[in-house]
Amino acid sequence: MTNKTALITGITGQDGSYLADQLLSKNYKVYGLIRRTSSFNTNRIDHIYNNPNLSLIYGDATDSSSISSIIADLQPDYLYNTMAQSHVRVSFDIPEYTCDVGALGVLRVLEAIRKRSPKTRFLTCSSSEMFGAALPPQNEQTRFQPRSPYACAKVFGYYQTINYREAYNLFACNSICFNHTGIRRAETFVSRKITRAVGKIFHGLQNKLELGNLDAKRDWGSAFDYTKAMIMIMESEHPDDFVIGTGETHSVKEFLEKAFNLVGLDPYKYVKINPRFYRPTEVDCLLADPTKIKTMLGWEHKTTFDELIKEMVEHDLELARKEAILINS
Ligand code: NAP
Ligand code: G4F
Repeated sequence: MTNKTALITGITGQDGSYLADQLLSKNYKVYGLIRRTSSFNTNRIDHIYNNPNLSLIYGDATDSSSISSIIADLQPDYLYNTMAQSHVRVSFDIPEYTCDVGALGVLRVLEAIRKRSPKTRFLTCSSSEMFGAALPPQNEQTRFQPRSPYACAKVFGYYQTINYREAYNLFACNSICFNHTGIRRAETFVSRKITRAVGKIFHGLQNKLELGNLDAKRDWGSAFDYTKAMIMIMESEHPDDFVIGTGETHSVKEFLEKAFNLVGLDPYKYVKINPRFYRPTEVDCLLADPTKIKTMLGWEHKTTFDELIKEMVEHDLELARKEAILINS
């Protein structure tokens, strides 16, 4: 029997889609907020589109009236707020929009919960980007030193969430996620950009890969593992804020070499550095200290760095193989 309801904003994104899969498998009734776009944006949830426990509703982070009425009508038990303009480099080009969605969007949801559905449990996706220039390792005590409009927006959402918890006694939490990826990752993020290129180069569909800074280091984990952690935070006894990461850091260069080596190719025959992909201010090294979530909730990442790359490369080899057949037929 379905006994809990969850509203997921950003359900068409990487994390939103994994949350939907996992909550449906736990017998939740899931509502997904989607925004209107001129082309289809539901490919990550096509496999659950006809699930009777899933309903999609149009809304937008920038439209407080839609946010407020959806929350008032549904009175969801849980609200997972994953919607964002989530690309750090792009946030330098569209800073105002990035903050409208990523900062004010959080506030709009919190206000709607406070006024219209105060029993709703809330989690927002904060980010390790908030740590920015802070020396590694980073945990819940580390001072934020954001280095992009995206990161500044996330800092705003983070503190609003804590303030609504303290001021209005809401069950409101932050998941402070380090970079997580996988086969549903958008192709403009470096991890997927690389594994897509491996597949396409291997099958003769691409002959160069343009990248920016190869020296940056990230604590990469699996999106599937991290969305599991978000659900554990929401289902725990008390609202709180948690860093979610693996405790390992690797450079973009390392990711690149491992991915190409899996198919026996030398990446440097194909890679061209294009300064277009540099950021005005870079975050050099992110490395999680996930002790709090391990000790308090018992969460640990399952997928290792090598397993993650292998899974993505294998998936993208198969995808490119099918694309090559279509192109050549
Ligand atoms: P994503 O794949 O980019 O998904 C973002 C979602 O937000 C998509 O469903 C997108 O809709 C939706 N969205 C964008 N603008 C919107 C608007 N104006 N109104 C309503 N919805 C809007 O991001 P993700 O990787 O799943 O990340 C989920 C959340 O975690 C984001 O808040 C991100 O900033 C944060 N985060 C991610 C990571 C990571 O490594 N993945 C790490 C830390 C924090 P469309 O599908 O229509 O574009
Ligand atoms: O893949 P990225 O764009 O991810 P980034 O900046 O770490 O942000 C992601 O993780 C954050 C959590 O830490 C999230 F909050 C955020 O929403 C997003 O999901 O870039 C990773 C690194 C950067 O240092 C970048 O400069 O890769 C470097 N890089 C080098 N060449 C590139 C490229 N990044 C992109 N996107 N494209 C390149 O060609």
